Amino acid sequence: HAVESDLRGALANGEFELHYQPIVDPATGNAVSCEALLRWKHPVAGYIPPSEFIPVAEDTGLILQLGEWVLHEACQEARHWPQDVSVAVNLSPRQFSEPQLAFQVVRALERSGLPPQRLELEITESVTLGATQKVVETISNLRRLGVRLSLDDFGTGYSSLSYLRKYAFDKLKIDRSFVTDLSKTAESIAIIRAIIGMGRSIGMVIVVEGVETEAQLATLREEGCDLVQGYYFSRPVPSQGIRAMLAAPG
Ligand code: G
Ligand code: G
Ligand code: MN
Ligand code: NA
Repeated sequence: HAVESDLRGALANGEFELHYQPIVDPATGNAVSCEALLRWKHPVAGYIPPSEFIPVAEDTGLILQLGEWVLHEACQEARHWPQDVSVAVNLSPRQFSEPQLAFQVVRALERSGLPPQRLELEITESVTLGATQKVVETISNLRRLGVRLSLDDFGTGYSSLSYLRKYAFDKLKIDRSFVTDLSKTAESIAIIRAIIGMGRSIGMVIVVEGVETEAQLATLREEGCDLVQGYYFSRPVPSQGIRAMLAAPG
C-alpha cells in the first residue's frame, strides 16, 4: 500500500490522472454527464486504483489537497467537452467534513469558468449517517452555489426515506451490487423497482450504476430508471477518449 510521502511526491510530480465514464440516458444512449475517477499513474507500477491510496490520503489528510486537484482538473476538463454535459466528482467523507470544501468548489468553478450547473458532487451514502448539523450546513452551502449533489452507492448503507428528504440530493445513484442479479431473480427486479419508486416519489433523478449487459439495460428501461452507467456503455477512459466519445455521440 501507498504511504503518505509517496502520495505527496505523486501529487508534486503530476502522476495523478482523471478518467471519465459517461452517464447515459437509456432512451437515447447519449451521455448527460461523465463521472471523473481518479487514477495514479505510477512511473513503475502503472495505474494504481483509488482503493489502494484514497484510504491513506483520507487518514493523513492529504485528501484535501488531492481533492482540490481533482476538482480543478475535472472542471477544466469539462470546459473542453464538445457538449454541455456535466462532470461528476467524487468526494470522500473527510473532504465533506472540512469547512473549506465550499471555497475549493468556488475556486475551481471560477478558475475554470465552468457554470455551477455543470458540476455534480457525489457523496457516498455513509456520509449522511453522521447526520450532524455540519453535514446539513455543508450540503446547503453547496446547493446555494448552484452545483448538483448525488447520493452515491445508495443501498449499501442504511439511509431511510426521511434522510433522503432532509438532505435534498438531486440524484440517487443505486449501487451496482443491485444490478448484478437483475436478469436472474425476480426479487432483484422488485428491489430496484422499489428504490426507483421511492426516489422518484421525493423528486430525485435515479441513476443505476454497474450496467454491463443488454439484458440489464432492457430491464432498467422497463423499470423507468432515468440514467444508467456501466461497462456496457464505456469503461472509464482518459481525457482524449471522453472527448472523442462526446464529439461522436451515439
Ligand atoms: O474507479 P474505481 O472503481 O477504481 O473507483 C473506486 C472508488 O474510488 C469509488 O468508490 C470511487 O467513488 C472512488 N473515487 C474515484 N475517484 C475519486 C476521487 O477523485 N475522489 C474520491 N474521494 N474518491 C474517488
Ligand atoms: O463508488 P463509485 O460509484 O464512485 O465507484 C464507481 C466505480 O465503479 C468505479 O471504480 C468504476 O470503475 C466502477 N464501475 C463503473 N461501471 C462499472 C461496471 O459496469 N461494472 C463494474 N464492475 N464496475 C464498474
Ligand atoms: Mn461515484
Ligand atoms: Na457508486
